[in-house]
Order: sequence, then C-alpha cells, then structure tokens
Amino acid sequence: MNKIILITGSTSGFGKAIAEEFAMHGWNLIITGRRQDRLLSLQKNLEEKFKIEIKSLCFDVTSFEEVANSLGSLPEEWKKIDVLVNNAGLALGRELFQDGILENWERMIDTNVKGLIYVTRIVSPWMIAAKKGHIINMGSVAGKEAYSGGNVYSASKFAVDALTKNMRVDFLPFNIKVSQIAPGAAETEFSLVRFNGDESKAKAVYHGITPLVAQDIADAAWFIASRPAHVCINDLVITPTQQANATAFHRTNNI
Ligand code: NDP
Ligand code: 8X3
Repeated sequence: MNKIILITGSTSGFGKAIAEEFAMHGWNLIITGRRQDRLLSLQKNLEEKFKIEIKSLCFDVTSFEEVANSLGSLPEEWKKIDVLVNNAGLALGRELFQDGILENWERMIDTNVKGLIYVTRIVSPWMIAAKKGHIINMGSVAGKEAYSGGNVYSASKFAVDALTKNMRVDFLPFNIKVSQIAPGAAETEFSLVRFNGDESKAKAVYHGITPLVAQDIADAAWFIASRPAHVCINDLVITPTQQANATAFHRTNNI
C-alpha cells in the first residue's frame, strides 16, 4: 500500500496544497475539514488525476468527540499513518488585548491548540504501535515573536511551538519525528477569515509585498517528509523575502 498522510484543514490554503503535493508523489491521503463539499470535490479531483486512494473525514477539530469518532471510524489499514500534518487553524481579529473578543480568543485556543492536541492524542498511539511516524505541526512567525494585536493568536502558536518541542521528547523512543513549519505572511483564506470576510482588510496585509503562497508551504512539507529516515527537520521558519520577522516588512512594489 502507498504511504498515508493525514492532513487537518485540507479544504483550503496550506492543507489543500499539501494534499495536492503528496498526491502528486503517489501517497494516499486522509483529508479533513468542516466543509464537506470541498472535501468531496478535492477527493474526486485528486483520485482521478493521480490514481491514489483518499478518505475524506468531515469533522470539527474543536470537538474531541468528533475527532475520536471520525478518526476511529478509519479501517485498520488506514490507521497506519506515516505523516500527520496538524494544519487546521485560524486567527480571528487583530484587536489590542484590552479590546479583545472573548469568543474569538476561545475559538482560536480551541482550534489551534486543543484541536491539535485532540488529533495527536488519537493518532500518536497508532504511530507508537507501528514504531514509526512523522508529525508536522503548523506554527507561525506569530509563535516566535509578539506583534501588535497578535496576543491570543500568537499565544496559541507559541503553544504549538512548545508542543512540537515536547512531543519530540516524549516520542523520542518510538522512532517518531516531530517537525514544525513556521510561516510568515502567506496569501490564503487566512486573512479573510481573520477579518470576517472583509476583503480590503485582508488585502492590506499583503500590500506592497509578494507574500508566500500555499505551494511554498507544501514544498516545505514535502522536503521535511522526504528526508532520509535518520534526519528530522525540527523547525522551518519561512517568510517572504520582503518580511524579516513577525513585524518587519519592506513594503515597496511587489517583487
Ligand atoms: P485557510 O483559512 O486557507 O485554511 C484553514 C484550514 O483550517 C481550512 O481547511 C479549514 O477548514 C481548517 N479549519 C479551521 N478551523 C477548523 C476546525 N474547527 N475544524 C477543522 N478544520 C478547521 O488558512 P491557511 O491555509 O493559511 O492556514 C493553515 C494553518 O497555517 C493555520 O494553522 C494558520 O494559523 C497557519 N498559518 C497561516 C499563515 C498565513 O499567513 N496564511 C502563516 C502562518 C501560519 P474548514 O473551514 O473546512 O473546517
Ligand atoms: C500568520 C502570520 O504574522 O499574520 O500566522 O500572524 S501572522
């Protein structure tokens, strides 16, 4: 059987591009997200194009019950997951802390931190039993440094950074690699979600720069997953050339 990759948040952005990249390399996919129509159309496209097998699982990572039931429903041979990409996540709002909206904060923590924990809690024992596996967590430059209005989103990505380091220690005896990708500004649906569908606010994030695109992150995921067995990439921080860290942008004409 082909190798198997499970990608959370495969309906858009990085997750979708990672699904396409691994499909192109002949892997079987488990694609997940809340938007069933998108999952089904991605499944159909990639199965036809690359002659691979795909399971699509529609669930919300914030519900442990949904995560456990959905992943638990996989046939045994599909539980032999080679790579798990914990990618599902979001930012909501960019208010200063004192103006922060509690409901947004809770959703970010529930999705970016608890969702990642729930999925990994289910999948990691399968990897331990198989004595192999690779977990790739989607962090952010926001998980490396603070920026104005980043507060709780940033904290959730600092948590991803910490969990990545801690998982690598706990899974050390079991031949499980744990890696993180920490991207800077990438034009996906991320900013539209963050600014509640406001296109002009979303566009302003990338004004005057050439941002990363989802394929840049898919390239990185493939690089990380295709290293030899004895090599574990711990952390890859990737920014546009016109971004030096979470706050420093050189906004001129796009390059
Ligand atoms: P998108 O908004 O394009 O994609 C987000 C994905 O996450 C979607 O597939 C969405 O699926 C899924 N998702 C969100 N909430 C849930 C949920 N509760 N349950 C299940 N799936 C969920 O954004 P990106 O591709 O840019 O973001 C992917 C990851 O990368 C996130 O963790 C983000 O924080 C991180 N990141 C993004 C950067 C950027 O600039 N774009 C930079 C650094 C990190 P659905 O809505 O169908 O559930
Ligand atoms: C997304 C990058 O800088 O917009 O994680 O927070 S940033």
